[in-house]
Amino acid sequence: MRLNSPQINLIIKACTKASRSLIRDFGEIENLQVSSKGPGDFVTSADRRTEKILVEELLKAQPQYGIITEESGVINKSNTNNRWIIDPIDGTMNFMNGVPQFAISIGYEEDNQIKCGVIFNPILNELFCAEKGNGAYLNNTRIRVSNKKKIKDSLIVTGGPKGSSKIKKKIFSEYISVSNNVANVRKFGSAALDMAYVACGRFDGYWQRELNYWDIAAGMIILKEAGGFVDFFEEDNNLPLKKNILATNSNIHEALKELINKKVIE
Ligand code: 2AM
Ligand code: CA
Repeated sequence: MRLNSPQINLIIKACTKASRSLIRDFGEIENLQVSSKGPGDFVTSADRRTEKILVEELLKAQPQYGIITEESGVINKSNTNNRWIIDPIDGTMNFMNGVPQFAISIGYEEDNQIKCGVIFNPILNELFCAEKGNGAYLNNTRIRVSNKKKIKDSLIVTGGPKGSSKIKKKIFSEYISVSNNVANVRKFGSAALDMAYVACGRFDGYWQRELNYWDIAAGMIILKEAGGFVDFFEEDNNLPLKKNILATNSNIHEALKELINKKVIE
């Protein structure tokens, strides 16, 4: 692999360390699913344990860097020039159900620009990574987005709405519009892996509303470095960490955007 910034090496080292306990925890899930208590509390502690290892490793190497994480919020608030953006388990619902479609996702930001990122599925041992200007990789192989040109032939992935969403109708309307005009739509349950899969050409495009920045920070750089196009829609300036994202192989970008904007349910 030709990626060699200190930050990407640090992220990979932290992910490798954290993944050991994550793999062990995932192995426990099967037992817990059949127990009367269920896996809920256990998953929360697996999430926290993973995050703790990641934060410890990254702070040990760069004590002054800022950190934004799903579980602990912001650490070292004053440093906004160098920040790690961490999601310890993206795809928690899959993890909880024993489905091996989840990942550790970590992005590194310098002066508000993402410089590098890693998405690691420890169960399939697939590590997606990218560094600005140096391309994107899956394990040691360079990856690129698909070359699909026609929206009607495209395989699109999406996520949501979550149970508590107040805009379910809008999301279902988008789903109908898209699924009527593409080859098929998938819903895999991990925003980070959805983006990584577009980056390596498994899917041609992805859209999702109501995400958090840590769900997609690493995916953004991996997709861009793989030749994809990342865009946001209906941004809310009061909620800078909340995102509605559209990410594609770039050929089908405008066509997918049009489908999302078409109102089929009022
Ligand atoms: P998570 O697994 O880290 O919660 C599922 O559609 C994708 O949306 C996952 O990447 C999931 O991240 C993300 N997501 C963010 N907030 C969510 C929520 N409240 N409920 C379900 N998924 C959520
Ligand atoms: Ca997430």
